[in-house]
Amino acid sequence: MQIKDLELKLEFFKENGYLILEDIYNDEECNEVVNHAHQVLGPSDDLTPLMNIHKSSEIIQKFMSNKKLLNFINSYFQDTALGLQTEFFFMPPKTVGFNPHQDNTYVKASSDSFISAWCALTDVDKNNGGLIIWPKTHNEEALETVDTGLSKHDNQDPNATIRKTVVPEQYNKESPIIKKGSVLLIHSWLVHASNTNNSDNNRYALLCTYLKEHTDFRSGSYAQRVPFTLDDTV
Ligand SMILES: O=C(O)CCC(=O)C(=O)O
Repeated sequence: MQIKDLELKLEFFKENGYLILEDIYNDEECNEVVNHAHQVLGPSDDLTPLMNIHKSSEIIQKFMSNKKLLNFINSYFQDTALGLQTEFFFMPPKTVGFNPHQDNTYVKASSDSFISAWCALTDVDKNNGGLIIWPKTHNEEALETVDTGLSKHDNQDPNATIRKTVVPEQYNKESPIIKKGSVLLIHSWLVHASNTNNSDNNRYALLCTYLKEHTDFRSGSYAQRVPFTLDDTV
């Protein structure tokens, strides 16, 4: 990325709370992650997302260390980024989406020291479970959350449906089209959600989160986050 281009992207991200980085991964890299996740899953028909698949996988750690992605994140942090958490989504047809939430509700890092990179491993749009974002809601920082009274849905993360963030009504939602291999960067406080997958195919995605070195955070009993160093020289 040229310096001017990087500066414009950082400016857009800070203003809007999100950014799409196009063509970060090629088809082969995306397919390798999907095939690897199916191998880890084995014959099970429970397609609940795999939490922290990187802990046992060099393929995922290498994927997270992508030079273009890390260059942006290190520049945003103005420091070294550590890997923090990964979650692989199979999202088969009819899987309900995630409720509106802010990732930092769970992680509790300081505002500009934590970022999520949602990596599309198939082409996504609002019909097949693509993400929903509320641009600029990161400026609100922590918003109120409420219980929904719902329980865990099939093939979905247990936290996806049980609570939701209340979005102030002045914000409008968008459902960006994201191509396989592109990455949606999400500010720690940006409210986001996902659509139900109404297509006939799985909607594969890998969520990767990053923490600025020496930053406090909450490890969490379900996510069990442990920061780890990334090697962008491979
Ligand atoms: O991939 C999805 O459906 C939602 C993922 C997400 O928003 C999250 O894990 O924070």
